[in-house]
Amino acid sequence: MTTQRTTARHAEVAGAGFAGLTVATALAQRGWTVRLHEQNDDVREFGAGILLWRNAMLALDVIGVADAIRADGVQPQYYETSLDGSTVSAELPGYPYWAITRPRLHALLADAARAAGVEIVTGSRAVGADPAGALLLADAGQAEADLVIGADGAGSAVRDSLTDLAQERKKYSDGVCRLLVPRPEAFRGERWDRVIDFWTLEPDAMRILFIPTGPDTIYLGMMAETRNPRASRIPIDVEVWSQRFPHLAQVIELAGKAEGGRHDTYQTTRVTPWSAGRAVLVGDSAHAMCPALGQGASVGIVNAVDLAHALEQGDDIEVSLARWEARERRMTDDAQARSAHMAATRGLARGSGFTPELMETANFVSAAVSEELQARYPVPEANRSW
Ligand code: 3HM
Repeated sequence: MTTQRTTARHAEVAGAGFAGLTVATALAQRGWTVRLHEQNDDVREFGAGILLWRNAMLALDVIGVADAIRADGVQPQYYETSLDGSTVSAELPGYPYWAITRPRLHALLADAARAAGVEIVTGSRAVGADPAGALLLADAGQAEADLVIGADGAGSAVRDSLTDLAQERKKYSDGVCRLLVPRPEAFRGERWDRVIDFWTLEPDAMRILFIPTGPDTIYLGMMAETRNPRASRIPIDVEVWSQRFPHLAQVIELAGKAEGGRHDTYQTTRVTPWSAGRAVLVGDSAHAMCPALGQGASVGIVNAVDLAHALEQGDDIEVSLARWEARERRMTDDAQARSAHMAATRGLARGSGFTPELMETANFVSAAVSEELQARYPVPEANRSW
């Protein structure tokens, strides 16, 4: 039963990335006052693309930004896998997931946050949290709140200050250059409105994940082993990549000129539990995962919306946090374990990798999502895992 509150509850959030903007918006839409701190001088996101699976689209629909993603992004017709230049599978026909650029998704979330009344403070760096209910800021002392949220990414200072939380961190031997390139004429049209996962495994693993993110842009995820330094840097080495993927020479040439991309080595962080008192972690600060399944941001977005929903269902914040974690923990742990396994085995390279077990993450539905909303995202029979 929900009781009538006389004063709004207040949240201080660290980090205006996808999870931070999402949780800030969802709380503000539920009557909270929210201040969101971003350490950079502007609210921005690097130049790459992103897949938003059904789990994330449902959560984004709850906060009202899914329609814009559907309008601006691309629904891939297939997830095709190509090994050594030959197609080995074309999976997920008709599956409800969308590709969009990271800057566009970020701008949509920032607009939604502002429209919901979130106060965004830039140039404000969080250095820790007090479980009694305060965010510790580098330049502004303590900001007290009913709830403090660390959405400050894989290198989270908020998490590291909460010494009651156990952390397991792992680095992997693969990394990925992520960037956006203009979409040449030869890569337009229906044939190319699909994800194509181009692999070569010999003499070492290199992969180009080709994802159209709109009529004019392609996201390239260029994965390589970090012990191959020429394939693990930005700007990318056009010669090394073109030798391995000669049929993609035109987009590789464009990738060599791309600005705003980034290289990251795969890493995971497992934190137990996700909260201490009135301080809670959401997104990569709590569960950074290997990008091998493209689920890192989606899981963070799902958990962010469900966190706001759980807090709405009861007045006792610590009870709500425990309930929320109980609902989201297994799905999140499974996503982390599955993406780490895929990264270690490179299991997607041989095609037909999206097994019902793997699709469990993409098909996860949080308690914040109504039946009516779910019906907007029908899952083809072959991809059902329930
Ligand atoms: C969507 C996606 N999938 C996989 C990777 C990867 O393995 O690096 C990155 C992605 O953005």
